[in-house]
Amino acid sequence: MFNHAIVCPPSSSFSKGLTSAQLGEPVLELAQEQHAAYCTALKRCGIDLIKLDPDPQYPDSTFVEDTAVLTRNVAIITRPGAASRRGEVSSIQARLRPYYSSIFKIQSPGTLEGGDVCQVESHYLIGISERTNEEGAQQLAGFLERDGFQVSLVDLLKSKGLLHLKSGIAYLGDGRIVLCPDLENIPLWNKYEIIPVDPEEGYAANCVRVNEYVLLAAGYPRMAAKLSTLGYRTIALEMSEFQKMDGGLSCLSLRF
Ligand code: CIR
Repeated sequence: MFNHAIVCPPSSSFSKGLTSAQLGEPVLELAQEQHAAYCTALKRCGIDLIKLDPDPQYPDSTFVEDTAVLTRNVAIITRPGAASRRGEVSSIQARLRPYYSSIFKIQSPGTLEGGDVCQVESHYLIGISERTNEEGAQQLAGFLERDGFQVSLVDLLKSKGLLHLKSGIAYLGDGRIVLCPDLENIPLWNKYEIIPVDPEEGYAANCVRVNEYVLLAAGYPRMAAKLSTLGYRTIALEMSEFQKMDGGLSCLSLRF
């Protein structure tokens, strides 16, 4: 159950952010509209929003999920692998302070981005990617294990299509994992029901369970049909402008 979420609308420099998508330049006004709809959806899920001011100094700062990993008891501030994103963490840390008495930080030479961290019940999966190195993952594992969680590392370096672990996996609760084909060979999931993502709908893997709803990207009919067959209430959100910047649904909020 989540009560709060930090969000940060895209700023005037949004199109200057990092991307490998080759889907064209994002349109700021449309990105702002899509972000507003995302915020409305979170409120419909019963979330109290904490809204940061857009910060043009950091074009990727709308992707707040990458800046922290939050459990019920502790907040771990990341050290993004993308050097241009390192400064994003200070405003997040300041906003988390009223909610967390224990705040830890990933230290150099560790790098870690929250998109590489997926919680499955009491087990955290941490992807080793271009953005999250082994050192950063081990530091996070230490904090999480002390907080009572199990941790497994997942090597993503050969899954070239995935920026982050959560680009290819989502935990829906109820023992169900949404999984894209790139991750299907990882032998971690035996005890879970796998909801496979169609190869042509890879972007839809990044969906998010928020309380009674699953948020998913609009335009992926097979994924939407699978979720509704399973009985989930879904909210489909237009994500085109964030997809152009390699961003998915989960990265637009830090939920806790
Ligand atoms: C980046 O490359 O860092 C941003 N343009 C996109 C980050 C997306 N974050 C995520 O999937 N967790």
